Amino acid sequence: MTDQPDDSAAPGAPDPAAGPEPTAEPGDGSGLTGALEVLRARLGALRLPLETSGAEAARTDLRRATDQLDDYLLPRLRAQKAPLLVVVGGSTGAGKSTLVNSVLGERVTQPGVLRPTTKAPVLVHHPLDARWFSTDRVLPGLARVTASGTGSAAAQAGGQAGGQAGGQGGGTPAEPSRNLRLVPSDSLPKGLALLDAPDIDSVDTANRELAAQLLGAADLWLFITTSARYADAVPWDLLLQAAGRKAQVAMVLDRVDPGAEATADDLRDMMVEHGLADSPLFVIPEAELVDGMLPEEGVSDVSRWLTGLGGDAEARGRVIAATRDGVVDSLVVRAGTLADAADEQQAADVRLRHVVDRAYADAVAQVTAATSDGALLRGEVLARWQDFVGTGEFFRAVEEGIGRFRDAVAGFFRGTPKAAPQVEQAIAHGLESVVLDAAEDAAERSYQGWRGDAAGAALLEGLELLRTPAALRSEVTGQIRGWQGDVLELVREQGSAKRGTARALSLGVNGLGVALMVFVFASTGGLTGVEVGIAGGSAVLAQRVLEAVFGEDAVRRLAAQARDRLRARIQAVMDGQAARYTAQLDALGSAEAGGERLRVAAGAVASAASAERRVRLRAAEAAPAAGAGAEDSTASGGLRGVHARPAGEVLAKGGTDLAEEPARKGFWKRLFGEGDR
Ligand SMILES: Nc1nc2c(ncn2[C@@H]2O[C@H](COP(=O)(O)OP(=O)(O)OP(=O)(O)O)[C@@H](O)[C@H]2O)c(=O)[nH]1
Ligand SMILES: [Mg+2]
Repeated sequence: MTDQPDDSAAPGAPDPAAGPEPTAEPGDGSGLTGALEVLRARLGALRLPLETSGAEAARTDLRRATDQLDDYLLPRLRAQKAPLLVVVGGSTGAGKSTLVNSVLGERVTQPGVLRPTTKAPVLVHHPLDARWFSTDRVLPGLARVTASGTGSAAAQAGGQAGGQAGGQGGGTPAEPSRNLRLVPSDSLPKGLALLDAPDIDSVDTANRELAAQLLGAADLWLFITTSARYADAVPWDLLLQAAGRKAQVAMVLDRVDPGAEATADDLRDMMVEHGLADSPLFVIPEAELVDGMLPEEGVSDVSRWLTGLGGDAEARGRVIAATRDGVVDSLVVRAGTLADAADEQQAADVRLRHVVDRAYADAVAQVTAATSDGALLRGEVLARWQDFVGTGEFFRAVEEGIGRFRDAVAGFFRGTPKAAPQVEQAIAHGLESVVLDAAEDAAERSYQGWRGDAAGAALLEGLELLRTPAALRSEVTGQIRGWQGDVLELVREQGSAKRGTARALSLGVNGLGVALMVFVFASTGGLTGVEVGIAGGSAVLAQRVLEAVFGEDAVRRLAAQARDRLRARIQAVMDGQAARYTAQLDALGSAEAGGERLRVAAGAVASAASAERRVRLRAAEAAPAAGAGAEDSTASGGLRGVHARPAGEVLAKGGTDLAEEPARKGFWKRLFGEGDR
């Protein structure tokens, strides 16, 4: 009774039943379980929001990986003594339900002429094994439906409900059953459970997915095909995947007409091609069904094989370990692929941000250039400036030298304070269109850049990012006003910090401010208005006026400050515009999508797995394999046809018989652990 699970073996909880002993058994995989739990958490946190080229496949992969962990691996590791789950899978109408009923000698599941018949999966277990399946320890997504009692009458009632009624809600394809019907049967050896699955090639997608999910939860696939259908593509796709992750598979070739035995050879060849050379193959001849069941002789090989497996805890353990190891390995590989996909997401995030950053950095540069090379001092601005400074006396003063010039400046400002706001206005207008143009260009460039990138293009859908928003104009206007205010403030401060305060302020802060703006627009990279010779000396005048009031050094410093303030405000505008794009990425969290943490978790699983295997191998070497024990099957009524015919007669090449020759061929050699890994 050491196999009996503890009542406290609640699903999901850190499970004391991970080993029946209070302390962790060597090789019980508890370190592995911990590593897998971490991996599960990392997978749960993994986001693949961007439409990178591999994203779609990666999302499927992610779903598969979490299913593998939830439906199979974690339940298996947390309850290592749980019965071996044999999932009977295959094409529709291949005879899965008929075979299950036939080996049990009871109608536990409903075969039928209407395809597909089995919608709600039926899980048959020994009555003493009920507790392993009644909780959501395995296949947590399926609701349990139980038939009370054992014996054919109750079992048949269970089978009817599970099969024909398709489980509640199983009647329509749109609402597939998410039930798992549990049927106890004492025909089955304890420690072995049979699950009659829906067809893997169903017209009904949900049915098909359910079948794949069930196969994913199996310790062993009993895969049924017929001589008419064995070459179909769908089963082989699945079988190839199974072989790839070393899931343990046994094949049944059903309904073989007399004289068509060569089919088995052909199937055997296909198995070899698909990596299943070591899997046993059972051949069941076509026969009249009696009461819906195959003749005893037909199922005797399968029955004996299953009975042998059920009766030998050692052999069961090896099947379980082989499939489990394969799933762990494939999960590690899959996690690596997912980590790469996550890195790709992060790279796409960086790439898309870079496009936007570059476009808007260029926009800032564009505005900076236009506001420092004199380009703004044309047209309206120039005309208003000339109105402001007037002609005649002022120009002459400039020509005649600095002494008289100061007086002229003073006189001038006293005379014309009212013209300053018009210059300011013209500057604001000019600046506004420079900024708006640059923002428009950047939006367009960002848009085109994203559209040329699959991940970016997907984000643009449904968003109006190509054009700048209407509200931008007023924002820009506000920032420019703000900057002009900054400039006036600088002038005011400078005026009060200097000896000539009263004089400067009496000249009019507005007039000096305008002069500073003009000077800023005409001075680039250390060159001054004099050197660039802007706009008929307009900038030269501004410079002379400012220098006359504040002195050369102060003017240079004021200009640099004014330029910095302008730049900061333009930067703020462009940052806001860039954020229209980058906010999409922020919302998806794709910047944090990288796969490094996942890779680390996968690495930890890989090393925990190999440590666990080493321990297991050493334990196996220390304790020589016990013979095929019959301790577990004593409680069993026995599968049908076990004694119906001598072993080996109908086995195709490569078929094996556990009870007779436990380690004859590769399959069993592998199960018994002789140095395959
Ligand atoms: N004559 C004969 N009929 C069989 C045999 N196996 C199955 N059938 C019949 O074929 C039909 C399909 O059998 P099922 O056992 O329901 O097939 P299944 O694989 O469970 O089908 P799904 O649940 O739809 O995937 C039924 O009408 C069975 O009675 C056989 O060996 N010989
Ligand atoms: Mg069926």
